[in-house]
Amino acid sequence: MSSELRDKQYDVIIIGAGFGGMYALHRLRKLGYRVRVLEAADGVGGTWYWNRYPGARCDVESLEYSYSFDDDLQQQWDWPERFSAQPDIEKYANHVADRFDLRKDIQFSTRIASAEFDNEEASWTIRSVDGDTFTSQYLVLAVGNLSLPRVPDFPGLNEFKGRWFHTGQWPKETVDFSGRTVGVIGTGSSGIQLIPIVAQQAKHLYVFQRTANYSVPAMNRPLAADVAAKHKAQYRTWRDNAKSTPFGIAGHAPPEKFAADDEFEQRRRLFEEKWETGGNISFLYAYKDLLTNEQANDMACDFVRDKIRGTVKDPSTAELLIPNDHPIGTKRLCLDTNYYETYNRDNVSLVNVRKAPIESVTVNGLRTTEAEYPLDDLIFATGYDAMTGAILDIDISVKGGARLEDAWRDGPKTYLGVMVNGFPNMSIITGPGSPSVKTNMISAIEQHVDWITDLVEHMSSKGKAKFQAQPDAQENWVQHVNEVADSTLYPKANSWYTGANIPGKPRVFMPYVAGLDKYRKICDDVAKDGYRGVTIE
Ligand code: NA7
Repeated sequence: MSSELRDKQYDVIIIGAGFGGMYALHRLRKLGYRVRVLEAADGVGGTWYWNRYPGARCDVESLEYSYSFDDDLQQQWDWPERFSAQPDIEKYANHVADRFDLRKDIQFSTRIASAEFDNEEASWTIRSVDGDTFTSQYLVLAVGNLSLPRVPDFPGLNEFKGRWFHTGQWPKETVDFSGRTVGVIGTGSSGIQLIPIVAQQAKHLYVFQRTANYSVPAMNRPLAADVAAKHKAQYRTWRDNAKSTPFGIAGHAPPEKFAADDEFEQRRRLFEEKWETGGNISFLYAYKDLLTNEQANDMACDFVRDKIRGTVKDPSTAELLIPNDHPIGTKRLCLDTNYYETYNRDNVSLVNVRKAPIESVTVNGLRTTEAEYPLDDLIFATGYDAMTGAILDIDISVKGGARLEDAWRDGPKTYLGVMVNGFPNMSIITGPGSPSVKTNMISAIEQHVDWITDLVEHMSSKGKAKFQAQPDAQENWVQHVNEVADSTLYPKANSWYTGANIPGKPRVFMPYVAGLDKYRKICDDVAKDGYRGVTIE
């Protein structure tokens, strides 16, 4: 065997150098495992590497959306804003990579094409699109939940003579929209963050909206030194408290009242208070039944609808911006700065592409069934093949056996969101069937990495070669995930949580919405019970 080949044999291969992959590398390497991270980008940060569009900002407060595993790190790092913007989060990811000397074990600019497990050898063979080959006992998929961008299949895009962009693949160079006529397709979180910024530069901005979304104000502001210092003095308590909450966020106490416990005026006052506080958790924590009871949810919807009517001066534009097809919070509740206000600008037009759908991109712009819009630039804020897209983008299989794409043909099936029956020694960080996107992602990542690391340690201590989910444990888990989702209003929305944004994708509600606190306890109990539901041999 050549030394080059020997060098490419590892205990653990991790795909992805976002927050999940970086922490997994740090934990596993510290325990003495030979670990290699393979990353498609030329830098760390994952989502926060790719999403560098103007206005990109996290919707969880930075003092909480940050690693908790190292006290010196959390004490020494200073966040400039309450909800930090992409450049600051990417800076933080780079700082973590340097501080813990992670780069030496990350191979950048390496996109993975396939991973095949050999049952005889109990090892994975991982191949990059450039033909590099690696082997390892364990495979950790840290590919992210929103990392396969989706550009709708409009005819004519190749002929468009202007510039076009997707928010999730934004160039590193600053893009200047001054003096240009710009079109944005999509009014999810990305569009809602980007639109107010581009509107300030563009000569004219056309927003092509198919479905209106709810958005609440971020009330973002610089993070005051005394606020940060107070938080840091209690950091351990904050982090511990976060662990016992459903969203992995300690800053907002879970609500105790039902919406019907209050009279109309009291409710309005509370919604107003939440609106002024800013943030989506703050708002959704107004009442404990907002996401489970339609009447309660309607009350919150009405409040936001009135806010939109009160902000947007042109009544027909306001009506078009008012969501009417899903309960609030059942799609990601967007956070904005001056989103609705932007429609009061003379240089911004809202185009209803539900009524007159986009037909094609033309040489000079975009054509709907009603009109053609000349554009210099076209921005796709059209989202992702979420939760499963980046996993299935890799051809994952077992030698002489199953392919993950086939196993998941009717939707993703996992045990605890972490592992898949038939695919030994593979674990997923924040996979479908885990709380993932319905929580503070960094809390979810740390919980998953710790749990997976403990499992690997357990295997080593017992001298075992393989683990995999048992079929009935997996079936029961999938059923449980569905039952929990069905007890809420979430399945009522056509959202990326259910795969509804991808034509032909099976409709399955993918995140586990019982809360990170309950999920953590289940995972801990499974481990204590000798990894119940997992075959270890
Ligand atoms: P989202 O939330 O999936 O939003 C995508 C938007 O693009 C949404 O408004 C879609 O309208 C619109 N879209 C997609 N395809 C089309 C076509 N063909 N025509 C018109 N409009 C279209 O993606 P984001 O990037 O904004 O946010 C993803 C997550 O990142 C977010 O939830 C946060 O967690 C962070 P539709 O609703 O499908 O009618």
